[in-house]
Amino acid sequence: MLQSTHNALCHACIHESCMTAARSTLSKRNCSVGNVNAHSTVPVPTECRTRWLSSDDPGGEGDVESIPQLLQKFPGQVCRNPISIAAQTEYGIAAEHTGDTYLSYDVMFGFVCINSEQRSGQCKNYQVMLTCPSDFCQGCRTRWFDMDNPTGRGDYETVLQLQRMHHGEICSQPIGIEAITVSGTPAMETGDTFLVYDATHGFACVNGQQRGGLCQDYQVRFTCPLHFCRQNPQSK
Ligand SMILES: [Ca+2]
Ligand SMILES: [Ca+2]
Repeated sequence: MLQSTHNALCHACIHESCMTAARSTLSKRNCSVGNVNAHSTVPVPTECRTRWLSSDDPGGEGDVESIPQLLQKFPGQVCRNPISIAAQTEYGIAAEHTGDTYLSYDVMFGFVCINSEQRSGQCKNYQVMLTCPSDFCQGCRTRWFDMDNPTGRGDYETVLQLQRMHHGEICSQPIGIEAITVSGTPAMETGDTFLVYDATHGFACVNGQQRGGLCQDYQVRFTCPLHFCRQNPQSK
């Protein structure tokens, strides 16, 4: 790469606050000290990455690939605390090169492209790839837990209550959660809507929020960090 292009890329990224977003790219480009912040120079483990994920399309207001939404759409595949995020179009063109502008492109919220902010009035359809802490890839999974039934208000499989009920079997801070029905259907394929579905709080389906007035019966399992797995060899 030409030195001038190289410098321009490093420089441009600082002023457009795309450091976090393009951190791994910048690290690879070896931007000189002063051109990137301290975070940018932290070596990013390449092995713990998600696949390219798209949870939304640019219909409506735009293309929103937020971390909470990705966590919900791809349970168990997305970490809560990604180290870096990269975005590209569905055809593989890097977000930095499409000419679109982004409302958000960072690990705090994720990626957001708003149609009305584009000259063309339309965002491309983006997919994102997250780099996660190595713990996330090396973690282990608990067994399935089914604590509640969807009688009463709904089916509540919350982290706090499961931890209380199954002392020592669930790590204090799970990094992933998956929910399936007791008959094995993934939660996102049932058509139910969920009050909560994340590794911090757990899972809750409220009967009153369902079209049919009744949730299915779900079970959940968690992904736990490596230090927990070492102490709990029954997890895998
Ligand atoms: Ca998308
Ligand atoms: Ca249940």
